[in-house]
Amino acid sequence: MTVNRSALLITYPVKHVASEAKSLAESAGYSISCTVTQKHLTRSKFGIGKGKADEVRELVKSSNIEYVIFDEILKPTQQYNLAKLCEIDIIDREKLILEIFRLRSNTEESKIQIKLAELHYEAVRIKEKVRLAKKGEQPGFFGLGKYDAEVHLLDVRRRISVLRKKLLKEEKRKLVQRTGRARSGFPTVSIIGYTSVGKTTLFNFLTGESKLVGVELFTTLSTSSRIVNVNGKKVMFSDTVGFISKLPAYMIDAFKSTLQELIFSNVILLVLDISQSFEILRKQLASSYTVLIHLGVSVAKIIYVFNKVDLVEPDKAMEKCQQLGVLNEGNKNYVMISSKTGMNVHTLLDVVRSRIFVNMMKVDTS
Ligand SMILES: Nc1nc2c(ncn2[C@@H]2O[C@H](COP(=O)(O)OP(=O)(O)OP(=O)(O)O)[C@@H](O)[C@H]2O)c(=O)[nH]1
Ligand SMILES: [Mg+2]
Repeated sequence: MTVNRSALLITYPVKHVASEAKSLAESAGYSISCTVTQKHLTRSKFGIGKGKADEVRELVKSSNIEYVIFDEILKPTQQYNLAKLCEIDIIDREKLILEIFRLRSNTEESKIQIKLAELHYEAVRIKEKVRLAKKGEQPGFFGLGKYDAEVHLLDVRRRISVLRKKLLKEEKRKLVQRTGRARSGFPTVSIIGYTSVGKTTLFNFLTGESKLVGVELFTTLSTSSRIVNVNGKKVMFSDTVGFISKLPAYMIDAFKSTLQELIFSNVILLVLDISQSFEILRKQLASSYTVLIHLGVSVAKIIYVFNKVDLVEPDKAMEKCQQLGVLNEGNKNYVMISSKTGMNVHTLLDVVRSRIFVNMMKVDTS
């Protein structure tokens, strides 16, 4: 990774939110030298209030901070206003996630996906420039005039359409692969969940693989699949890209060819990190649901996997699970495991096996 760039972080005065923002920034190669918090980050002009914005400007002026990281998705005008006031680049949450994805992308497909998301981000900003220029304002984005901006926008749109076609081809190729797999009769199980909950650690444990795991966010960007023998039955397991809160819908779309795997899965293992507070668990769950609903995946296929149980008292863990209100004791839909120590992973496989069997019976009789 490149040398850390010094940044000031603007985030909410909530411990777990601020700590996630810091992890995100660090994953993108920034080092946070100063944090400013405010209750509302969605104010119309600067995201933060004018007083806070002036405070940030002074902090930036009196230090060697190179960037301001803003832990919210900003509208182009808010981003521009704050950048102009503080005379510094503003990296909003959306841009930050894009930067991490770009750093991590290592397959042809994920590179196209990131490029597509970046172009989308750029197009929104050029559109805003054109809109303001038409109103007679000169916001000065990219230092371009109105005509240049319109030409630039056309070029970006053309590139988006070329990349979309490429991705579509990739989706078709995967569909053929999947159809082949379906014909070969392997049931499929997708491991999904918030970033850093331990999906790859579980995948490695199940498959004997040694895919990269890490404390940094978004270690995995592309899907890996392997066949595992589950009590005498061959099952295909897939590890997937992690989710995060406030992920714009177009980013989910950009990753559709990667995530499509889970639309066709027989079972979804939704992994949650039980060592986190209830607030965080709820956030992890909500973000996962958002993606599943966006992709049109049935929630009935979920088995909840509460991971990292080695870090929690069993009673506390159970209490948190129950509070979430998703457990079904009759048709057991959850397991508490440790992917690190392997604790209860065999129970998880039993639940997976019986679930696949039940699901297949349903398909057979429908
Ligand atoms: N103590 C403990 N740590 C775990 C467990 N499972 C995973 N971890 C740790 O959690 C961190 C994240 O693990 P990963 O497997 O990379 O998580 P992931 O969900 O694949 O993350 P992304 O690919 O970034 O979305 C690593 O530091 C793992 O060692 C577990 O059961 N117990
Ligand atoms: Mg991973």
